[in-house]
Amino acid sequence: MTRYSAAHWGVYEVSPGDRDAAPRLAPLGSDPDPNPIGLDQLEEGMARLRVLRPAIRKGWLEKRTREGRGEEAFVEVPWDEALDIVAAEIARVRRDHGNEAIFGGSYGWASAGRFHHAQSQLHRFYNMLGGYVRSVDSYSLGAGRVLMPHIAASMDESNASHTSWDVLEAHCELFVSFGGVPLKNTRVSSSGAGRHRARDGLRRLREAGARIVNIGPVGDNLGDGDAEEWIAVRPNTDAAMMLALAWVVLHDPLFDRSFLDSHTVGFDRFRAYLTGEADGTPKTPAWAAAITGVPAGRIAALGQDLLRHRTMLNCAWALQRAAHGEQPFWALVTLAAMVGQIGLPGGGYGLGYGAMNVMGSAHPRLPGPVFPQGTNGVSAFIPCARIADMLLHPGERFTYNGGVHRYPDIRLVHWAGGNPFHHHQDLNRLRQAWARPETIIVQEPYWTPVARQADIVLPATISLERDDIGFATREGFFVAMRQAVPPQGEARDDHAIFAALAGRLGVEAAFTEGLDMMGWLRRIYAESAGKIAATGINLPDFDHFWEEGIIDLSAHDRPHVMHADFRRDPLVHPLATPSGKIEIYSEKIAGFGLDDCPGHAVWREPFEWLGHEMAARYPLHLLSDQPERRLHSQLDASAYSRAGKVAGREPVYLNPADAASRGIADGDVVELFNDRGRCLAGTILSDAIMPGVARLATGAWFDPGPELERHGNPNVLTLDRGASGLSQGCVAQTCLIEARRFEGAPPRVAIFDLPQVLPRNVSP
Ligand SMILES: Nc1nc2c(c(=O)[nH]1)N[C@H]1C(S)=C(S)[C@@H](COP(=O)(O)OP(=O)(O)OC[C@H]3O[C@@H](n4cnc5c(=O)[nH]c(N)nc54)[C@H](O)[C@@H]3O)O[C@H]1N2
Ligand SMILES: Nc1nc2c(c(=O)[nH]1)N[C@H]1C(S)=C(S)[C@@H](COP(=O)(O)OP(=O)(O)OC[C@H]3O[C@@H](n4cnc5c(=O)[nH]c(N)nc54)[C@H](O)[C@@H]3O)O[C@H]1N2
Ligand SMILES: [Mo]
Repeated sequence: MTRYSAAHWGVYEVSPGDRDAAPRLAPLGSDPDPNPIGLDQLEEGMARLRVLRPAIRKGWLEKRTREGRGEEAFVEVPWDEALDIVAAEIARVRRDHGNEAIFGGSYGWASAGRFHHAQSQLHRFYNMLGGYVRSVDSYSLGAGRVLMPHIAASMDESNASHTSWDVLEAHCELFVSFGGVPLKNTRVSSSGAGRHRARDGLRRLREAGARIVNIGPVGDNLGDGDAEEWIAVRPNTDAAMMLALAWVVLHDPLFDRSFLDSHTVGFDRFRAYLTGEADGTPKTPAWAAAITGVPAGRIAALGQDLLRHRTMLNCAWALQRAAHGEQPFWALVTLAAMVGQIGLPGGGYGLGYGAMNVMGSAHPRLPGPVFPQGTNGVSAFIPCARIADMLLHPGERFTYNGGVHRYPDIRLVHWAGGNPFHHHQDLNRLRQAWARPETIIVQEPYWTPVARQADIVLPATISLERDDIGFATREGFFVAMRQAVPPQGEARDDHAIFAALAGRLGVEAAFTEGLDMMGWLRRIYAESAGKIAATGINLPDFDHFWEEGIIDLSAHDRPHVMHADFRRDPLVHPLATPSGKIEIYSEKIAGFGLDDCPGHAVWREPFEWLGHEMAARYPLHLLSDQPERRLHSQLDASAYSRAGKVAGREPVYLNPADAASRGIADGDVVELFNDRGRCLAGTILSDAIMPGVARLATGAWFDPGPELERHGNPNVLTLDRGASGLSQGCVAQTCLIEARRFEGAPPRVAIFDLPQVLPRNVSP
């Protein structure tokens, strides 16, 4: 009988391997566009990098020193002893400094599966002990998550309610996307992708006759070449382009205020800015041309098409992962409101059709199983991308969403299910910050860069080694994720690790509620099934589900139009904004008094961009986008990820003209650098990258050499600064660099070598 497993990158059919071989993973038979990521995760290339036993850095074990973190050897310690040591350290920090000294934000994707979600386990554990310093928002949507509830709808609401592809196919005539719809990104969905739908969705949209326009620095990131037009725009200048399109719409004889009057607030305040009445600068196509590099005639022509068709305006999340990242989202919603088609089939706006598989799904939206986290007794928090600031500047103030807060003084960091030495910006700065806490504990299946930067590493299982339930919003499945292989080495489930720690700290009963793992799976399944029954959909009982292996919910699919109810009757179906309407001007945000995020969409110069004086020294704008062949840093050592490397390093895409003027050829090892850091990468020349732009995906395992990073991790170059005083979101896409050919023999990439791990009682 077929068994199944769910991962962020898709659902697998699991069949036994021959004799001693590992089980074989195949994509779900009904997946129209299977994703190759992760099919080789049980193979030797990944298996050899597993953490086999608890390991403690030598200097910490012997003398409790911070020095040597990230450099010294580890010593293997039996589980009981490691758990005793960790419990005693948590008790010490709580006693001497309070729970406010423990950072348990633990940002990261971990793995799919509703119960063994590493962060949920960690958060519940610390909540039972009185709490921990948490982190809010995400690296994905730092600016968007804070902005959007003020002006239209929360990002969770928005992600789960995008107009479905079938409706776009039937009604959309003009699909304009800032940042494209990169199919590589739609291969994944948080908590588990189901059938991969975007490739088909775009193809059918094109075949139905829609005109598809890609706006941005990268020309080949819209479907399989489904875009008919590519408008190359300088990175981080989209808000100016959107404002100029709004200016054209405003002056179009077809412009009609009725939707603005009935469904939005504050248009006149914005209009005064748009026309220049407020600041003397009309936001005309000519004005935007100087900023964006797009000819004024081209902006004007596109602007005139918007009112003459059923138009969907879409924007990639990458645009808000930048300085003043709120502005492209706000300007896009404003422009769509002026076009007046929000809530109509095939029209309106989209925030991230290319960001994840879930966008555009017609599967039902249902309340899935949830492992309860309890309540956090500590109020201190940080916006997630402010971690280095927090560690470097305890006690300092920061603003966030209208409030003023202080960074707590952290002594203990405990991470499970994330890799800050992948995800954070300016990794050289993070290393300085990371040296400050007294103790760092990491739970990880693999010897990842963050595991190597820990004092105590506890080996965690991977999904295929445990039982779990797979479910993700609008992905159309419940998956019985039955254990396929025994745990490698002495790895334990995160839940088992926290239950054992809870026992040593006197909160085991509170943490487990007397349930074992299967008891929890039954309970969270039953709770979810109960809520779903209220929607009229009846799920089988747990035993039946567990035996069947998969529940396919696609019989309940429905075409969906975002904001349709709101359009029909904004009084009966108001938005959750202060006015119940779309806020083109937000009194609330204006009231925060922030110049870097005033009360309506504006153009503000990014901290670094091609129009900045810094571009004289660093003339390339670096885009560090999502990697095609893995999820972030996960599975970087897999055969599939490694097959995408150039000269053993992450590829950097350069325009041939930029390469020629620097004497760089296809396949060359290049050095990318700025004042923050240096890294090596392997060159791919491409006409689909506009001149002045370099593209190096994230997630190559951080491999710091004595001189430079050797593997191609862009976060040694990126800027660690908040997007604005409103959101403090990550600004990874705001980064200038220079490139040169690397002369001589490039240093070997060493991060896939195992770190030095000594057996107990053996000196090095
Ligand atoms: N420059 C730049 N940087 C970026 C971005 C960018 O666009 N540009 N994008 C940002 C974005 S959007 C994001 S979301 C972040 C992603 O950053 P992360 O989510 O931190 O990246 P991952 O590599 O997915 O890290 C997940 C880790 O969890 C581990 N893991 C998997 N399963 C388990 C488990 O069951 N238990 C435990 N304990 N661990 C497990 C994996 O081995 C892996 O090391 O990166 C951000 N960083
Ligand atoms: N295979 C795979 N898929 C993933 C992930 C992964 O790691 N691997 N990560 C997932 C996660 S966590 C997230 S948050 C989403 C992120 O989804 P996004 O943020 O949308 O993804 P990115 O690849 O960073 O960027 C999308 C496109 O935006 C373009 N772009 C960048 N800067 C600009 C700009 O200033 N202007 C314009 N017009 N375009 C710009 C880039 O060229 C890129 O092609 O992806 C998800 N999908
Ligand atoms: Mo993300």
